[in-house]
Order: sequence, then structure tokens, then C-alpha cells
Amino acid sequence: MTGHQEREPQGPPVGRRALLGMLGAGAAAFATAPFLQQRWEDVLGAASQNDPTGLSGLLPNPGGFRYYSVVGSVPHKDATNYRLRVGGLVDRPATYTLDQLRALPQTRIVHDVQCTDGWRVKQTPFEGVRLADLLDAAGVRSSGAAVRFTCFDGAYSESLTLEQARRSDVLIALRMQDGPISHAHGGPVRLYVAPMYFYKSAKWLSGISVTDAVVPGYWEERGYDIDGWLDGADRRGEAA
Ligand SMILES: Nc1nc2c(c(=O)[nH]1)N[C@H]1C(S)=C(S)[C@@H](COP(=O)(O)O)O[C@H]1N2
Ligand SMILES: [Mo]
Repeated sequence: MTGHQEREPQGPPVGRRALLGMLGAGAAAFATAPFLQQRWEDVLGAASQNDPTGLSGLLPNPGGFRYYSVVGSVPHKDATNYRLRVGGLVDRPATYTLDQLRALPQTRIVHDVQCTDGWRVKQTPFEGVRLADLLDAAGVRSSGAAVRFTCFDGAYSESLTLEQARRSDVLIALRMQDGPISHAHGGPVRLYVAPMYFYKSAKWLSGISVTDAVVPGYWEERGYDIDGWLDGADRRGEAA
């Protein structure tokens, strides 16, 4: 590919005109331009989060993902200002920076991603810190039974039982598809619960709190099943 020839990392930010051009040009425009692809993902993210018709799912969609957010805009965070707080029913509450999370042992999982809306992205690599490691470091008290996740979008939340949270295929993910997690995909840090539907994988993760019972998450309060398990081979992650 000739992608690097198209890149202008020192240049001005991509302007409105260029973005409109990309919308017209479609897949060909960004297939050769990794620098622009990031912006394209932001455009798709912005378009699909405010889309009651679901038509934004018809836009060219790199990698088959759709972008979801329950709020209209989410602050951007990076290594300078990202924090993850671990607390609740633990002996040693902690706050992690992005660099501190990167310095911990990393696990890579390759698994199909599935949304309850019907789309699937096959064999997607995620990489990060096992949630079990952070829980062990925090020292879960005997009264702890579940984990509640909160997000710096200010609205989304999720939950797992402690037993689910301790599985080796549940990650505090720092990387996705072998790169840093983009803002649109919930970066710099999202939850990744490989054996469950993707709504369990909270984006823009900022808080992990051990609780004495499961607190239903954002979608679960609105009718989603608290039990997000995939079926059979999908749960086990056997490639189809
Ligand atoms: N903070 C936050 N996390 C979220 C959501 C959301 O709206 N906000 N949507 C969930 C749903 S329903 C899905 S399918 C995935 C979508 O992830 P993606 O936008 O990276 O494709 O994120 C999940 N996590
Ligand atoms: Mo979803």
C-alpha cells in the first residue's frame, strides 16, 4: 500500500471540506490513508450516535463495527489525563494512569465480537490487563459479590458478578485490532468481556467498584438482559 505517502502528520488538521470529500469518496479515500481513517472513525462515531434511523450503519464502515454512544459527545482522554479508579468493597483502593496500566502484564485475546443488533466482527484481537489482576491488587473484601463499571461519558454503566469478572477472558483493554483503542471505540481504555454480547464491554471506562450485589447497567435498566452470555461455541471463542 502507498498509505504513508498520503499522510501529513505535520500538516493542519483535516478540515470540514476534506471530511465532506471523504464522505463522497467512500472507502477508497481512507483505505490508503491510515491518518485519515482515524478522522473517518470520528465522523462515523458522530453520525451513528445520533441516528434513530440506524442508516449510519450503511456508511462504509471499516472493519464492520458500528459505533455506539448513549450521549452526544464524550471528552477525549489520553495518557496525560486518563485515570481509572478502583474502589468500593476493597482493602486497597487505587487510581491508575494509562502508563501504569501499560506497565502491568498484558493478555491478548482473539474472539468474535457480537452485538445484540445482529452484527458480528470475526476474530478481533483485544489486549490489556486482566480485570482479575486489578481486583487481586485491590484486595476484594469478603462482602464483595459483584463489580460495577462506570464511564467518563458520564452516563454508561455495566456490571458483572465477581465470578464473571475474575474470568481470564475479561480485560481492561488498552489495545484493539493491534493498535491503541480509538476514541470512537471507547479509548484509551474500555472493558472487554469476550464471552458476552458487546454491550457488556463498557467504552471510556473510568471506574471499577466492587459492590455487594449486581447493579444493573445502563441498557439493563432499559430492558437488556443482565445475563449477556453468548451461546455455546461463541462463548468459548471457538473460531467458526
Ligand atoms: N460507554 C459506552 N459503552 C458502550 C456503549 C455505549 O453506548 N456507551 N454501547 C455498547 C454497545 S451496545 C456495543 S455493541 C458496543 C459498541 O462498541 P463500538 O462502538 O466500539 O463498536 O459498546 C458497548 N459499550
Ligand atoms: Mo450493542
